Amino acid sequence: MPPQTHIADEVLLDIYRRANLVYQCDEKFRNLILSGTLQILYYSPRGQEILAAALMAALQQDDYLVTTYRGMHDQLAKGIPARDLWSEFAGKGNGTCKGKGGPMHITHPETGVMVTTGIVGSGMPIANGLALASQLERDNKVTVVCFGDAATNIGAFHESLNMAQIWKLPVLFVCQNNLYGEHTPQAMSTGCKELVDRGIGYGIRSVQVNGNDAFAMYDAAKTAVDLARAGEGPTFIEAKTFRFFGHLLGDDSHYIPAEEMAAAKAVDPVPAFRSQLLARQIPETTLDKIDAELRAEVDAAAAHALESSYPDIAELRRDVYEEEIAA
Ligand SMILES: Cc1ncc(C[n+]2csc(CCOP(=O)(O)OP(=O)(O)O)c2C)c(N)n1
Repeated sequence: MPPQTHIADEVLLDIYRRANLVYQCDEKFRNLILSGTLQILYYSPRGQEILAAALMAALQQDDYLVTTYRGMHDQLAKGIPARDLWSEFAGKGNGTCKGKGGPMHITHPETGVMVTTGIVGSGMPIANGLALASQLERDNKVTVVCFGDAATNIGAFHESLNMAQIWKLPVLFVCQNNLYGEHTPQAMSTGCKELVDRGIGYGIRSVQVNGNDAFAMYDAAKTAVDLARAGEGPTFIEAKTFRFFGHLLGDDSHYIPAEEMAAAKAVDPVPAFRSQLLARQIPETTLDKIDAELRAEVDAAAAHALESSYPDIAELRRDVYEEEIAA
């Protein structure tokens, strides 16, 4: 039975495209890293693609995003062109931050990607600041901040949810709950069972959703975005998901029970979404065409990044410190 939904086919195909761009980029990154062609630290978002695709499809291009080192899915789904992202990951001078940010610090204000952080939980106060600016300037933008389950144990999470609720900020706190913080399962680090309860405790509108279900994720995100834009304040979304390639590439996931990993892979969200679209009578040829276009785009982006040059040494200090203004 195809899922009953009011979501238009056009939106579903948009989600499909965003998710598959992430899927294909991830595969290419892993292949190039494991073959020794590219030497970077890589935190694979494989398994979390649908979550990001459905979430970002509910936003406008100029809405703000704050994300983490495991943010490639968020960044691509938000709209950073693949070739600019690839160049930045590879440290090349034509990347989004002239190669000086690298995989952990992706910024691309043109598509609203304001900052990517490596310090767990640090994005949330920054998101509040962006949302406060939007509220004061009445620019009608919504800010989304993505983080993992372990980040909900950081003080900044608690302060940020409380403050956002008091000030009714136009911000969405999206916990991408993949059940593990580095090598530690949620139950070993977190007192409460359902993370959504933490938002409820602060009086903030809080929803728990299967982040791997494009239909549920899009609905949850769209409702929250519409409320935020209408001045109704923040939402905390706990989106359940899973990561397939450990904390960072090279981690063998030995701390994840084999049955748990197998069960997660059996419901791999991207192929599952494809099957749902086929069940809705979306032609296979349409999906194949999208896949082929994306494959060509990703191959070209990777080749472009590998061929490009590293930034010139003169770039080292530029954009890092504020320029001195002559008296
Ligand atoms: C404040 C801080 N503490 C510890 C670390 C080390 N660290 C890096 S990633 C990570 C786990 C984070 O897990 P989670 O927030 O669930 O995100 P996920 O990696 O699962 O997406 C930790 C503890 C850090 N970067 N920052």
